[in-house]
Amino acid sequence: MIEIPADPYPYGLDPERCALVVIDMQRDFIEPGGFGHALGNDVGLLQAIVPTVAALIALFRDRGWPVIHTRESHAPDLGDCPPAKLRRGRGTIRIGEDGPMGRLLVRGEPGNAIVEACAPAAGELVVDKPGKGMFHATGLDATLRERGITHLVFAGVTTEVCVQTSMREANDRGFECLLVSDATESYFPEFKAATLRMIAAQGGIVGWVAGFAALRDAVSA
Ligand code: C5J
Repeated sequence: MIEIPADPYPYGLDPERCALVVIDMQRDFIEPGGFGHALGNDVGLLQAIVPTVAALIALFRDRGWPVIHTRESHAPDLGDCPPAKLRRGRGTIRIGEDGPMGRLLVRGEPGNAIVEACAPAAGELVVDKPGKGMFHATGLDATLRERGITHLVFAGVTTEVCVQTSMREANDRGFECLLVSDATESYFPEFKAATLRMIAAQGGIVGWVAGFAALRDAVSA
C-alpha cells in the first residue's frame, strides 16, 4: 500500500488495484459554446485545472495504472435522456439543440469530446454516461469488479455534480475513494469548497481528499 497524506487522515492506495477516474473533462463543460456555458456559467474556472488533470493522467500512465474517462452524453435520438432532464434548466439552448460545437451533450458531436490535453489514450476505458453519476446505466460496476479494482482516485468536473455523485455511488459500492482537490473544479467556488469538506467530514464519510503534489510525491517516493 502507498500511504498518501490526505484529509481526514492518510489514504492507503493499493497500486495493484487502483484506477484513476477522470470525470467529464469535455469541451461541453470547459469551452465557450458548450452546455456549461449555455447554462450561464463561467467556463474559465474549469479551464484552469486542465494542466493539473493532464499531469495526474500522465502520472497514472507512467505507473502503468488504469485511467478511466467518463463523458456525460446522450444518444442522438435522446432516447436515454429522461424528459425531466431535458426540460431542466433555462439556458439559451438545451440538451440536443445545436450550438457552436454541435448538438449539446450528444455523443459524437465535437463539443462532447474530451479536451485535447486530457484525451483518452488507446486502450483506455471511456464510459458514456447519460446521468450525473458514473454507474447509472453504464455497466461500470461490473467492469471494475472484473478488473479487480478496489481503489478509485477521482478528478474532473464539476466537483459537486458529476464528480461528487460518482464518488458517492462508488463509496456506497465499497470502493475506497480519493478526490484530488486541485484536479477538480466547479463553476461555483463555494460549492467546490463545501464538497471537499463534506466528503472528508465525519472521518471520511464519502472518502478522502488530497492535493496532486501530495499524491505525486507519495507514489514517486
Ligand atoms: C453537470 C457535470 N454539471 N459533469 N455535469 O451538469 O458535472
